[in-house]
Amino acid sequence: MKIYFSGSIRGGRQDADLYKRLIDELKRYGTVLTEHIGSDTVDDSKTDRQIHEEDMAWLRESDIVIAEGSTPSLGVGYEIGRAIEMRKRVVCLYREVGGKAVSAMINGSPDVECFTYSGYSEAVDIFLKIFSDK
Ligand code: 6IA
Repeated sequence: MKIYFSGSIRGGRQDADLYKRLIDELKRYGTVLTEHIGSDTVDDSKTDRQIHEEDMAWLRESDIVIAEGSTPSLGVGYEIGRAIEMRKRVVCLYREVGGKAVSAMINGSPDVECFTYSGYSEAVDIFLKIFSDK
């Protein structure tokens, strides 16, 4: 099982530690192609074009996309849209931070399985459910 984990980078890194813990948990279910999303250092050696090409190749290769959508991010929204186009299974987890709900274009999409959660331990249960579903 190849997992594409999507989380905010330029949208804001306040959840980076949580991304790392979620990625570590997801490794129980398969290979996470995008481990760098949970990294505490930002590698600025690649051009934006290189980043886009590399990420699109991983997205194509993936079996499932798990997005953490609590921090609004253009890149996460873009990856979700492209993944739907590629007919991938797409899951989006989000916490209602500061009373803000996730975009209606994500929550309202019939092609995205959306889950609200309050923190790490609830995410662990959601992953168990997701990976035993199909
Ligand atoms: O608009 P954002 O930057 O928040 O978009 C975040 C999403 O775009 C993530 O899910 C990534 O898959 C992708 N993305 C954005 N920037 C990078 C990137 N920069 N490297 C890989 N994927 C990226 C280098 C920094 C990295 C080593 C932490």
